Amino acid sequence: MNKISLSAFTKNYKEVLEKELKKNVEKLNAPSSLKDSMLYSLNAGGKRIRPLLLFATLQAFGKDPLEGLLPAAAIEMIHTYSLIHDDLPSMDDDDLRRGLPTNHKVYGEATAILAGDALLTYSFQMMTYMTKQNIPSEKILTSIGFLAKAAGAEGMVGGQIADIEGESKTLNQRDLEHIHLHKTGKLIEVSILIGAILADAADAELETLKRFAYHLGLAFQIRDDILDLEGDEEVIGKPIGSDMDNHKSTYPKILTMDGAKRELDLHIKQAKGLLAGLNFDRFLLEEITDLIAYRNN
Ligand code: GRG
Repeated sequence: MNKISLSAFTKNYKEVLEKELKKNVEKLNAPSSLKDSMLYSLNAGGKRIRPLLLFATLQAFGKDPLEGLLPAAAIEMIHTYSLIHDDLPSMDDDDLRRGLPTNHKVYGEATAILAGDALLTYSFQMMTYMTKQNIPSEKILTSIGFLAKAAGAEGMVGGQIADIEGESKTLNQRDLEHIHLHKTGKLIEVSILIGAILADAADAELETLKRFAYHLGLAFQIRDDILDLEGDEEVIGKPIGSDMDNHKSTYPKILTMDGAKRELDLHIKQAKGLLAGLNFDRFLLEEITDLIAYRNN
């Protein structure tokens, strides 16, 4: 079988996903201010890493990636809500996201909160639309349960509060891993797991993919920390790696910049080793792993 390149795969499925997101928000019978605010952040140039992981997992098992279109859109909605809320004055108080004004800067705080709430709830409504695709109810229910757990108190929301509480403390590497495995890792993990569930993966394969997601989630965050530090230092004109006095605990701060890069390489090696142990077409998942590890934004 001819291999599709990651760039062709990304272009194709990003486009389909973006149309699906737009179509589903536009059809909502809701105030246009709310829909505009939801669409603003959904269309603001995200990399769509989580949907791509879900699609690539289906592809790896020889299935049509589009079988995962609804959960991929649902997960991107949850990710988008988390970014809108994370940028609010009561959280990170950011004016810019992806180079554009944050949602609350454009639509006001109340609308931004409500747009986030609407995206979160709509994502679960989208999951129920899977019943129209002849997907067995048991798989849909399992996926919904996994998604709720990954997004909520035991997952992303729990990770976010641990992160906020950790800001006033000196954290060690284990604390940092706990935060990021929840705040960022759980949504990455569930993207892969839902793809695998839809593809009828065996329990042992799900377990291996969970371990893969563990390394990928940590790699994602380590790269994020490295990029943040490099970005800050380019702006303030200091040599890369010298400015570590920001209050927030990060991998470069705990491990040094070189140590963080070594840790990143280690997670990537382990992630790829796990993929190699699975009897499926790992090419795209490997490529996305590299993209996550060595991305520039
Ligand atoms: C507010 C409940 C709640 C949770 C927020 C995920 C999160 C928790 C906050 C985001 C803050 C942040 C910058 C976390 C670091 C990792 C991360 C999720 C980066 C953004 O994800 P990308 O790179 O974003 O996939 P794009 O812009 O490509 O969609």
